[in-house]
Parts: sequence; C-alpha cells; structure tokens
Amino acid sequence: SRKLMIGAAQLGPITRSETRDQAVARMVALMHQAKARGVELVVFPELALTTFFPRWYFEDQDAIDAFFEREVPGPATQPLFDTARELGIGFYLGYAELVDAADSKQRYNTSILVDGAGHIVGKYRKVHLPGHSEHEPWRSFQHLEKRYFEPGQEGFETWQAFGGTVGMAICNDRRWPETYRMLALQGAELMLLGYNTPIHYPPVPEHDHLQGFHNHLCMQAGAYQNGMWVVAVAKAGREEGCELLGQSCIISPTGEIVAMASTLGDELITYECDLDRTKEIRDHIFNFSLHRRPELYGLIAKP
Ligand code: ING
Repeated sequence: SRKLMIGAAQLGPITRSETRDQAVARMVALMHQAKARGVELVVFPELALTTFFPRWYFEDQDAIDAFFEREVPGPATQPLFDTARELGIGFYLGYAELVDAADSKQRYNTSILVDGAGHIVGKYRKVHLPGHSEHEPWRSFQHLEKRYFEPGQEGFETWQAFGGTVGMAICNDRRWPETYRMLALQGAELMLLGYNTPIHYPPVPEHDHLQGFHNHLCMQAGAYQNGMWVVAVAKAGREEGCELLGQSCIISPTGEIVAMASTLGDELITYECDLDRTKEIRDHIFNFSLHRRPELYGLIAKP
C-alpha cells in the first residue's frame, strides 16, 4: 500500500480588507497543525489569498488586478513555500494568476501543486468557468468569473508526486464528469480541488437548499466512477455578506466520504489515503480497458 496522509485545510471567510499576509498567516498556521498530525500534503481552497472578488462588478481593471498575483512565489506567498520546505509538506494552492506578457495580459483562475521541497510540480488553469461576463444587477451578488478570467487552454494534466499520480481541478470543474474521466484516463489516483460555492444560486434559488447535496453528489460519483481519491476544500462561511458552503471533504475511490469539515471556519481535516485502493475500482467495476466502449462515446467530446 502507498499511504499518503492528506490534509484538507478549509478556510473561513476572507474579508475584502484582509491582507494577503493575514490570509497566508492563517494558512501557515494550518500547515503547522498539519505537520503535528503527520500530514504530507495540504490542500487549500480556490482563490485562497483573497476574498472571492467575482461576487462584485468592478469597472476599473486596476481594482480587479489588485486581487491577482503577478508572480508565485512572490512576496505574499513566499512564506507558504518557506514553510513547505521547513516542514517537508507539499501543498495545493488556488489563486488568481495574472500573466503580464510584453504585449498582452492573461488572467486565469489557477492552482499550483508544490512539493515538500517547496518546488512547483504543476500548474492548472480552471477549465469550466461558471457564472456570467456582464454586470447583472438583478442578482443579489454577481458571479463574474467569465468576465475576470480566461478559461484555461491546457486542459487536464497529471503529475507524478507524493508517491502517486496527481491531478488538479478547481470548483465548478468538479460538477462536470469530464473532469474526473480526463484525469483518470491519464492515470490520476488523486484529484485535488478548492471551491468557493455560494449557498444562494440567483438563477435557480429553489436549489439553494441542495448546494450541499449537489457538492458531494458530483464528487462522490466522480471518485467512484473513476476510482480516484478526491480532496475538496472550501472557502467557507459568511464572506462579505455571502454564505459560502463548507463541508470540505476527503472522498475514497469507493465514493465514501472518509473525512469532512464540521465548521465554517479555518479547519484541518486529515485522512491517510492508501493510493493502492484505487485498484479495487480500476481493476474491476471500472476497468477501462476491459469494459469501456470509446468507439460509441464520440458524442461526449463533440461541441
Ligand atoms: N463556484 C460555484 C461552483 O461551481 C456555482 C458556482 C455555485 C455553480 C452554485 C452552481 C451552483 O461551485 C465556483 N467558483 O465555481
């Protein structure tokens, strides 16, 4: 068995006035808690350095760009890399990435995977951007990811790290079955993701009470149907007046929730994940080479 002690480091609200240094200090504290509990890999939420700014409409691009990182590691995030090296703990971090090329700027909703030596192993740019691109004042709050970010073009990749094959996703990606399958087809045994999920969904408010159910439904299904461990970490609680779903969790390849957060604040949950347990699923019920019929699935990849 290939045991990997994983920590899901849920964050409570980050206010708009909270500095990156304050947010990073909270994450460093969670990494020290993780060390004390034998954790080797810590997963932080999506856009973990700032408040979830796509909830607001901004006219001024400079005001928007204040939420982005131009370099990682950079001054604000260096303590995370230093702590990773000091404690020998890797981490997943979600953040807003600004690529400032000579003649153009690109902006992505990004995550990185950093190993226990503080080296960036991989980078992922969110494929499925939810929400809308124009100001919609009818909404009690906006969800302007389609305005502030470009979708990632690299798609879904995996990396050899922490003794296994690791893939990354971000928030809305977890609702799409293609995310899990694309990673599983590349051998992923573990999928890491962060999320910021408002309880209130303005287009269909009658689903508000189902946010927790839908959150776990899609990830438990994805984990089981692809024989993968899934680690999903919330930015939770009432953040700038917006209730964000908590219930961060670690899900086994059988689809069982083996650990779940029970608060809406900064909370570390841990589980010793045996990466070899993926075989129970991938060698049997979802043995792709034995049972899959890709010649009949063409429609799935068509626009
Ligand atoms: N947030 C939400 C998510 O996919 C959303 C958007 C909320 C979609 C509620 C559907 C229902 O969890 C992000 N950041 O993708």
